[in-house]
Amino acid sequence: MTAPSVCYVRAMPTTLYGSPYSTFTWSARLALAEKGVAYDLESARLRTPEYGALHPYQRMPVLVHDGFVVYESLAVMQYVDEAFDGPALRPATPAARARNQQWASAFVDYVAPHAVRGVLIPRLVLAARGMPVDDASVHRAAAKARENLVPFERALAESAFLSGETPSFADWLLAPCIASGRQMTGADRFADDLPNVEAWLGRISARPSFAVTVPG
Ligand SMILES: N[C@@H](CCC(=O)N[C@@H](CS)C(=O)NCC(=O)O)C(=O)O
Repeated sequence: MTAPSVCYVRAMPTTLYGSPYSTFTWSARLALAEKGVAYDLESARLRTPEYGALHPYQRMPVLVHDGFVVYESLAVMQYVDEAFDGPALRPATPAARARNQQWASAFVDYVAPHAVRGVLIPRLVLAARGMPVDDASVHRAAAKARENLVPFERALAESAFLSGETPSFADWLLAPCIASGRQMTGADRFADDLPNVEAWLGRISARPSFAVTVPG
């Protein structure tokens, strides 16, 4: 007996390409969850021509919505906020929006290169693939990441989240990096002794969006 042929009709026109273990994918997923958007999470097939057609720099995540393709996690989150119904993810005032953009940019330029590319990727991705990891360079990256988190620590003494009393894009960018950093040990622990960051992560991780996106 031959199996019946099945025609799969995609019910959801929204697809996020990435990996649940990628911090930037996690950020986009936090925004999607906060907004209440249903989507498919598809594995990003990095370094294939098909994926290159979606993301010419071969990184994740990429969001595809009704045929519209957008990459760079901050752009993805901003698009999600504006293209879908649901609670506003963006702060209300010009000053708070600028502050949020400031912290998002500071994270991308001053923290992520050290924390994500310098520590988390070598420790969590390269090591799992059996690739060599230079411990001294990871320790240096962790120290630099920690140094560059100090302004975030100071800011979080002033408000519950980075641009006020509700979380926004900068918080969704930073949270997966800090949460993943807690898996590190010894000199790789770049977010230790930052009590305001620790308390802020407690507030973020108490939200339902965190529970449904935290890598299993
Ligand atoms: N600026 C990018 C960074 C994305 C990024 O670096 N993603 C990592 C995963 S967390 C990645 O795709 N790494 C794969 C690689 O470097 O080959 C964004 O905000 O989306």
